[in-house]
Amino acid sequence: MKTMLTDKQVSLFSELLKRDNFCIVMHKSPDGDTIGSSFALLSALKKMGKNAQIVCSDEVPPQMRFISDGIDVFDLQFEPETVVSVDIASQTLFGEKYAYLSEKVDFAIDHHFSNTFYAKETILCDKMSSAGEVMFHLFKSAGIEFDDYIAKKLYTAISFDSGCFRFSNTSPETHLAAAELLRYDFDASAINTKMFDCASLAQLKIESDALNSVRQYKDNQITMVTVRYAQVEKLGVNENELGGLTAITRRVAGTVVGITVREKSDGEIRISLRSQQEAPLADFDVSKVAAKFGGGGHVRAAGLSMRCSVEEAEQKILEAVIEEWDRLYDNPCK
Ligand SMILES: [Mn+2]
Repeated sequence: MKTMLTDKQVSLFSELLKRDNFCIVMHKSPDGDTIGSSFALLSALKKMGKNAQIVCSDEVPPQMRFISDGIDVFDLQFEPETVVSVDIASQTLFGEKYAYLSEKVDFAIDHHFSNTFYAKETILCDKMSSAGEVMFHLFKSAGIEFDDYIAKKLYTAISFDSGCFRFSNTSPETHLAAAELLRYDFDASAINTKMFDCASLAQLKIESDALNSVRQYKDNQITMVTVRYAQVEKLGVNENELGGLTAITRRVAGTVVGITVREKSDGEIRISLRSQQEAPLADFDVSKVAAKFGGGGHVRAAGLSMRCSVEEAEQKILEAVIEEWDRLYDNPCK
């Protein structure tokens, strides 16, 4: 495998390994990458006889706890000498509880292009899929031997952030790293099923409710779904379990623009817009539509809020999407 790290990055990691009494920080709303990479680092440091702990401002959600060895809360156990952040692009992502640690980070290990260089030293590989992939190469550079446990944590991190090797951040090197890790003894199939196929029954039921509400426009290329608070309440779904709802419209084949309307407990209407398309259609920039209502985002993913009835929100957003649609695609002058 070709060398993926600079000499500077290799020497920074060997500096890190000379230290002791570590605090590894995961980002707020912890995900598979920050958890898997942090646990791999924790295990490697402990094997070297070091004193190390993990902290996180937020609780690990139930569906992620198989990655955190069943642990939900990560609080400071001892005063650290060395603070290492893993997968954290900026100080705000430390969350509230451990925001103060963001001022004293000795080493940041990250893969986000948007990293703000808040740490004293930053090991940033912004071409890599995940912090897990960065960690994989750092361990190799330092001669840290993988074992079944470390391989499992790193594989989980890489698979999570690459969307099970489907996202465009997946490179040949991502596959090579995963292939090497798969030589160890752990159940990759079970891990991927848990991360990508499983959801709580309540989550699946709310998705089914959303699908039942599908309405389509413009030859089925605009897909809209709506979830009312009463449905969420009836099923007892947590707010943090509703993230998957915005992906539903994209899963309906033929959808170019997806609209997800969700009524929150306080009556606010949260609208998520998604777009995807192949040539010859020009890019439908959903952030432009969101901006009309004071929202924002990117070309393919944007969001906004409204304070009105569900019906009114549906009508307003649909009108705005169709107006932009007609401007882009139904303009005879183009
Ligand atoms: Mn990541």
